[in-house]
Amino acid sequence: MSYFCVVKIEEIYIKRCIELAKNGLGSTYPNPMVGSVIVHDGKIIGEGWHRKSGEPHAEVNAINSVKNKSLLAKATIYVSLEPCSHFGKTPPCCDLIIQHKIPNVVIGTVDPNSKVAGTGIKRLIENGCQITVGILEDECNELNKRFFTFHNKKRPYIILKWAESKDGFIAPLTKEKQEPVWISNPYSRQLSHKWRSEEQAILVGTQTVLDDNPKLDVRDWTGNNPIRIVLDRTGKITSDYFLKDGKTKTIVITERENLTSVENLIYESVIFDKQLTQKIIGILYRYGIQSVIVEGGKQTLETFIADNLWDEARIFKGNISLNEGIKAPLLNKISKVTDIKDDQLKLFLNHD
Ligand code: AOF
Ligand code: ZN
Repeated sequence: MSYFCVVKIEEIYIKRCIELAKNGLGSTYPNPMVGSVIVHDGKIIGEGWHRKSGEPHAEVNAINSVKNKSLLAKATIYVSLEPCSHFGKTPPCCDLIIQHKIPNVVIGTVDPNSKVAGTGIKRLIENGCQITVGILEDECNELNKRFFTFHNKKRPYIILKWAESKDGFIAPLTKEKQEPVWISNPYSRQLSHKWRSEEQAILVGTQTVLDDNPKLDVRDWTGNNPIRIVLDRTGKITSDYFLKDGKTKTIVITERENLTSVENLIYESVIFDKQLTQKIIGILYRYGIQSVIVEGGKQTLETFIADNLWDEARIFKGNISLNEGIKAPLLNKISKVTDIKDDQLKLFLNHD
């Protein structure tokens, strides 16, 4: 018996766009990751992706990579996100497509940014381009889950992360045994640092800073250190605790008023009440932060869970039992669970 698998040709090229876009993971924000492919007569003649905010968009890089520009007038351009129509840090991609008379445009998904939001598609149609929209739409939305959450929900994409023992504790009761043996393996530590490099900010509570004095940086990986967000209600944390690398910002959210912010150490004063998580994400939104990884401790994680303000939870499960200790947080609404690496790492999703 033989089987046929029908895959639309558009899907193959949009898949390639997504693959190209992922090269920008962790370096494009506040811009999305975008990839583009140009096809003529069944052959790819150009490719590009957006590398960094302020630099050319994916379509510009793809068009520039085409050697014989005269082929563009008979080509199809594939792009994982709607081509932009506005003057931002760079000129509109639509205009370049129109200028090169590219007749066909295949788009993964519509740009949620209110400056674009369908106006790119409209402009291309008005100029006679043949448009196809919504190829691998879910995958294209997932690719830019941070960017979509930020623009659609007006808050950052929130990832919770912790490690727990086989019997469900995140730390022993006694301080001397605080070193979490189950996470201290090179694989999980490197992976945690890779994750930090992928998000725009990292958030921890006061106790985590006082107990562990964590650097909250990406030293076991390459890439950018995330902006550090520290909750410090009563002002227990002195500036000695903070990493002084001269460039990474730390935002301290506190109840204390009139604290003077210095260059990389910024104080944000709020009342710590039942609306705390809303206030935190409001502050992050104001700073244009599109994603945050919350790395503890228990109370901080549980506040985000209780308020159902999380999108993803990444949980390392250790091989050892502690028998007693500080109980790991419990997740509420879970829509999907994925096991990664021998059941030691689980990924929980809180969205459809
Ligand atoms: C595209 N292709 O590769 C990207 C797009 O300030 P600018 O000029 O860089 O514009 C940023 C906005 O453009 C960004 O918020 C998003 O709406 C869109 N990003 N559009 O056509 C790309 N990165
Ligand atoms: Zn553009």
